[in-house]
Amino acid sequence: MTVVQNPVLPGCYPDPSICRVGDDFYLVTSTFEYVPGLPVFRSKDLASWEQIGHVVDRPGQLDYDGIESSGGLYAPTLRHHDGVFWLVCTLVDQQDDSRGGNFLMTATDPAGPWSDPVWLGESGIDPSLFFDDDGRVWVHGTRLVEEPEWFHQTEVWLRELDTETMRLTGPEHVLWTGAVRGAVWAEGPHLYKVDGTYYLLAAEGGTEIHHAISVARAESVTGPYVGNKGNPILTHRHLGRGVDVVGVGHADLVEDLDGGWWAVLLAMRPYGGYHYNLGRETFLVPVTWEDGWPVFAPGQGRVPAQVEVPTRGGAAPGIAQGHESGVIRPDDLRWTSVRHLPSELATPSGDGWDLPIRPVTLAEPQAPAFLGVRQQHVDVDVRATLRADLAAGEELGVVVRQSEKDHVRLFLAGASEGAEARRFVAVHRHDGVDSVLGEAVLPGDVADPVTLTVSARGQDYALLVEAPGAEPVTVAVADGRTLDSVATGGFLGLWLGVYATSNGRPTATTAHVERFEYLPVS
Ligand code: 6LW
Repeated sequence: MTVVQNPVLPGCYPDPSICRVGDDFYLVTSTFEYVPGLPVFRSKDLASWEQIGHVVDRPGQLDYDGIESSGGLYAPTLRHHDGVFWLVCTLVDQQDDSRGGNFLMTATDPAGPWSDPVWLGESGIDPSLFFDDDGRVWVHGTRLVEEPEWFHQTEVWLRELDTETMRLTGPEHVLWTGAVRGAVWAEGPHLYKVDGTYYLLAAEGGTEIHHAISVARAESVTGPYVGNKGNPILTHRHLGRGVDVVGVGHADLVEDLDGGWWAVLLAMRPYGGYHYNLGRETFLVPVTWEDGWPVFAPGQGRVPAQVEVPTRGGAAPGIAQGHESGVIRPDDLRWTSVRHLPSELATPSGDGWDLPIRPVTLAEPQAPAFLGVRQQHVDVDVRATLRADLAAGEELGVVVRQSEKDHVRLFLAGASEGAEARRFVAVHRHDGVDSVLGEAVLPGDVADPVTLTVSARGQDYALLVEAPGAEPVTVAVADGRTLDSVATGGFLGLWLGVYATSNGRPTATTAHVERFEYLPVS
């Protein structure tokens, strides 16, 4: 047996969906406004996950322009049928319902390329796909009830998919509104057929402290679905906020080669108070069957810290699991930007990037010159060695990013001609308002290289500047408790990255990211 530590994917990897093909498992997670979108992972043993690509990885495949933070790509579902990988997902634009919606993409190789989207034209979120053994294919998803009996009452709808035309067809069926009367957001539905019975797994309670997983079953795919009397079958809601893992929900099931069953699901790990800066992470839970119902984490009833999986001679744990520390080179699949691909913004150069400065700032829902990676460890240093001959009004720096409205940045400020010192400024943008946390002035020319560090220790995020050969200077320490989604709203964990902006002015300056290191502190 191999022992796996939970979470199996630390950092912001929510809404996991899983399928198996032969002896390979594949998994995808949500990515919101971050691009490339929907990372695809492969594993032989459910323990070591190697990232093999992204579903959304070419310009124009989806249009993210103007989509605000925590909009974009919500919960995907990944399935495999007859040699083809199928993915359904939702592009959400909170400001404009008429754009985006539920779509389908296919690929013969899960590493890509994936097709352009086929828009399905149903409202709501969290679409899923079910291939029945009679050849029929069913799409199901979650939407708000038109005439709700309670606040945020949702329903799980089902329609058949005509795979010739890729259109939904036939009547619509409503399968489920949640196990608990009054429960908000019955969502993340997935259908399965096990030993001739149809099972509907769904989350409910909202993706925070009350999150839970419930199950119902039926003799026919269209229902009626009868809930398990033991629902919810897994939740941590009754444990309160003072536990190591909260918000357990949004699960997907998979059967291994030996007939063992497993669930992947999302949950959060609070630290330094009720704050989970790493976001909603992917966990693994064993599942057994009793009396025709799935039992999650049998004998424990909560997400285990460690899980034993059969050893299958898998690969070493992948980089996405946070086991690799050091320089993150341009070809690393961990790099993301927002709304545009890193390759649309920057050019690889040595160990780093040439990053043309853009007028757009981090505060706008556009495509700023930003490159970053998920914060996957509570204690971590991110060190960026940067250089640019900045003009007055331009900035080049590091950022701890939650959203347009909430982030902390430390930057080198562009200087007027002939300036003999370099000015570094730390700014906290909190709920859309900037305030200066600290400043430092170092000798030297603005165009000299400098190393900026974000040093996270628990909820303290120290921002440091270091000139070659000199001791680091702490410019400010930001409070991480103001940056997680408990404090700010939204669905995301934090990203750590580099950025450059001319603050709206026309510019021809290119910044150089000479090195970017991600260094977890054990
Ligand atoms: C997702 C919904 C949820 O669509 O959060 O945890 C939403 N559940 O199912 C965004 O991740």
